[in-house]
Amino acid sequence: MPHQAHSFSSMVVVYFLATYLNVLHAIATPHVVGGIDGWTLFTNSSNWVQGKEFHVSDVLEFNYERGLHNVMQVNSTAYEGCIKDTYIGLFTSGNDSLVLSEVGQMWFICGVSDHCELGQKLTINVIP
Ligand SMILES: [Cu+2]
Repeated sequence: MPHQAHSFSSMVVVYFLATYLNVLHAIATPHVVGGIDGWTLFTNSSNWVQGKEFHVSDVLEFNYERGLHNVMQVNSTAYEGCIKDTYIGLFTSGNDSLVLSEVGQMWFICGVSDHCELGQKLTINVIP
């Protein structure tokens, strides 16, 4: 009997540990694009991306003054050429949070004026 009691409590510990680890794992990491400067003309996105890991279910947050910029999710061609009429998604709130839902490369540009041409663009690689 003492042996059975012991294995039961072990199972309870394992169960709660597993639940706890699952909860920890499920907490998404928020990534604020450009840090405190936000999503601006002066965002050096290649510097900002360096050393960061983007995982599925993380959140990408674009902060900017509404109306001055926007966020267009685009494909690689539109990213390279700053093409603004073939976007996948358009976000304009000034505080746009996007959940990274799948693995792969993602491309974003600012669709306002010539901001993309001036370098306001971002590409990230989402990993599992
Ligand atoms: Cu802009």
